Amino acid sequence: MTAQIITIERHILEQQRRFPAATGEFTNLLYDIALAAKIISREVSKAGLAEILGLTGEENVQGEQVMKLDVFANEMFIRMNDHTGRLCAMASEESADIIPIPDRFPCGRYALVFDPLDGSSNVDVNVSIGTIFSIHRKVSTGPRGALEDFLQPGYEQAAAGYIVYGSSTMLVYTAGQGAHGFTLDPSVGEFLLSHPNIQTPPRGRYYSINEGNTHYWSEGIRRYVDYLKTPDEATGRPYSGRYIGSLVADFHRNLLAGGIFMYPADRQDPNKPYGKLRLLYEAAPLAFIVEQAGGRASDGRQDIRRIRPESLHQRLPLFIGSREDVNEVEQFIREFD
Ligand code: FDP
Repeated sequence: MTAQIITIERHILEQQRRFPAATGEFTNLLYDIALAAKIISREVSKAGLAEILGLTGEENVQGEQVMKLDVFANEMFIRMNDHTGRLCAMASEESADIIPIPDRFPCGRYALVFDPLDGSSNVDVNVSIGTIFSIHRKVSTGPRGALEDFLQPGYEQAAAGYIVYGSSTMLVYTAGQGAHGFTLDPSVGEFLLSHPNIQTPPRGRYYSINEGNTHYWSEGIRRYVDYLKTPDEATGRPYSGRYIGSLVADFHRNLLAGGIFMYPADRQDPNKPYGKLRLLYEAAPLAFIVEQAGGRASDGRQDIRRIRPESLHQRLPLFIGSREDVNEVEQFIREFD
């Protein structure tokens, strides 16, 4: 009973105090995101009741329209952030173009990127899902935000984080001073610091990949996954396989327990030759977190955070997790692909 109880608000404020020039704008933006996360968490926890209270996307017993959860989460992020004067624009995984701040509201110094409900195909089966966010500084010179503010490489991110709606709801964020995890206490509605300064093991024991796609993998990936299954005491092989199919949940598990998540390029499908996951909404923010925790993120050839996006919804292969594991998969790709 001696551990300090630190709310996310206090933690963010204490980080801000380290920068005497900070205006508090960025701190408040993180508060807004945490509040949106609490509201989305409340809705996610009711998802199993949808059939009783009215199927999502249809009418409930009161004849009211019940919004689909991903639409709800998307709207919540927009409504929470469009009027605060902290943002110049937003980009959502759910929208084809950037979301401008309405003219009646002031324009701020930051650009917010978010994937409101990642892994949403898991909602109906009560499996963990997540939200991912990333914050960039405005770099465009016009009076409002522009596409340019979003097409910045991952190393320019001011902050990034995710929320995992699991057996409890957790928010993990970094503003470049370590990755910190908070668990939501739903009874008081506060995110409490539960995982300060997360460090991921240098080598993991777990690998996460959709093995149903084996047939489509390159030679390098096939050999690497086979290598992970081959017993070897020195490197702790064989690794155990864990694949939830919900990026935030798979990533979070490996971050804490050690391991590698992979979504390689799918060579057989001409619609997604560069992999399934998206650079801005998924790969870059998680790359910032994993690096702060001592891990790595790569597209198989280079660090994710060095890649300059060419478009908002650009997709790419992703290898992310414990440092030695990501180094190893890169070696296999270099040698065999
Ligand atoms: P989903 O299609 O359920 O939205 O990026 C989306 C994502 O989930 C990730 O969360 C997840 O890791 C991946 O796709 C799962 O893809 P596969 O079903 O192809 O394995």
